[in-house]
Amino acid sequence: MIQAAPISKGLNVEAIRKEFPILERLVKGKPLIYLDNAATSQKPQSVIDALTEYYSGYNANIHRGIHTLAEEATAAFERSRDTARDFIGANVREEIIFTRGTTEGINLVAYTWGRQNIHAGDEIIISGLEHHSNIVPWQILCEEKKAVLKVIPINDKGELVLEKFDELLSSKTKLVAVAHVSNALGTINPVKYIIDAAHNVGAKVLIDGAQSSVHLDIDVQDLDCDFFAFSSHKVYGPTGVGVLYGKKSILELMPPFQGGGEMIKEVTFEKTIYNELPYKYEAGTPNIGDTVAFKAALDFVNRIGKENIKRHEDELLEYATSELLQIPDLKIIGTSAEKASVISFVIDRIHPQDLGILLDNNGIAVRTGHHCAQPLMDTFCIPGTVRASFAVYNTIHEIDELVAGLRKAIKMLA
Ligand code: C6P
Repeated sequence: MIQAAPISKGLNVEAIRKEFPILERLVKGKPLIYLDNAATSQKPQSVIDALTEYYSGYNANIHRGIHTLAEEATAAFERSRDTARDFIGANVREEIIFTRGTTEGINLVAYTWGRQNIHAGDEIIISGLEHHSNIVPWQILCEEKKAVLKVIPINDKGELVLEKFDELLSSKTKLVAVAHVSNALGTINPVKYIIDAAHNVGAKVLIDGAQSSVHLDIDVQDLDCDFFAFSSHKVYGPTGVGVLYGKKSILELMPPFQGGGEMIKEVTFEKTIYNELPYKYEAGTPNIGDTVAFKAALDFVNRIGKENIKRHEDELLEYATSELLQIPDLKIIGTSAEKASVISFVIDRIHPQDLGILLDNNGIAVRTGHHCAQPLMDTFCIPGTVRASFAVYNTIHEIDELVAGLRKAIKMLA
């Protein structure tokens, strides 16, 4: 049986684990040790129940029908919006646009605000540690508009070089788009500094919150970012749902993303009047069931408390770092002073994929490869890493198992 760690004050990890039915399963005959939370987190029973209750109790299309089921589905869907608004500290519910995930949120901004506001010669700044989702949409936009993409370099710890960022900023800068937390290294970026500096030159700022929303307390008003995108599935919720936050004053001026039902007020063959916020950006029937269940995920996080989650995950990160460093020839990639619970490493002469396969034979799930951050891997001159990423239900015992699994794998591969 998996031992819950007797650590974090106020956090009963053993009880939390019982809320996640998948943690009971065996993989290759061994208890599952799930350390791939940065890819997607597991789901508590309350989320699974919310999805089942929706489909077995009140499945209907929303915002259209006047029958009971349609009203219940609409109310539940809109309650998710309110919970998401509170979760990131947005001012009003009109600023919460439901998307398919972080990727779609970033693309929405690139295709709407970007097409409207980026012109030839303008500059967009991203950073050297971005996920492909926060690189490619800007490359496409820059190519189309003949704009210029600039990159904040990183140092050998995997931290942004802020002096270089300051040098890149100018009156040509129209947008700065950076990750709050690096998915591949765990680096927590100083986004408040970045946002203030970008605003000083009149640029807008998009924060990719895919990895921060589950670990850090998010207050978009305090950050003062213009856009913030995150995914439900990394916050213990279902896949296929995300949130794009945008300041109301900016969203109001942007053109629509997709055309169709829901995003209109009135259509004639001559002219269409678009719907109000946030529906203007939510064309077509959305992913209703998963959005409803997303609320249960946010409720779960709120019930445990972000502070408690972070404290527990910090303890796991610290323990994992010191234990992993005792393995000969293991090098941690990403040693920033400010890190979330992601730990990436390489071992001399052993391919990350081989390690991943042998760990899986012991029931241990990690991610191996470039983590959709190829330019970052190129900076470190490596093809990829092994990445262990922790969630609220992980334990010290599981880290011991990871270390033991690695030692066993090294013996086999050496
Ligand atoms: N990172 C990982 O294993 P989506 O796929 O749209 O939910 O999220 C995309 C995304 C954007 N930005 C960052 C910083 C991310 O980490 C991710 C998703 C996963 O690291 C899957 S590639």
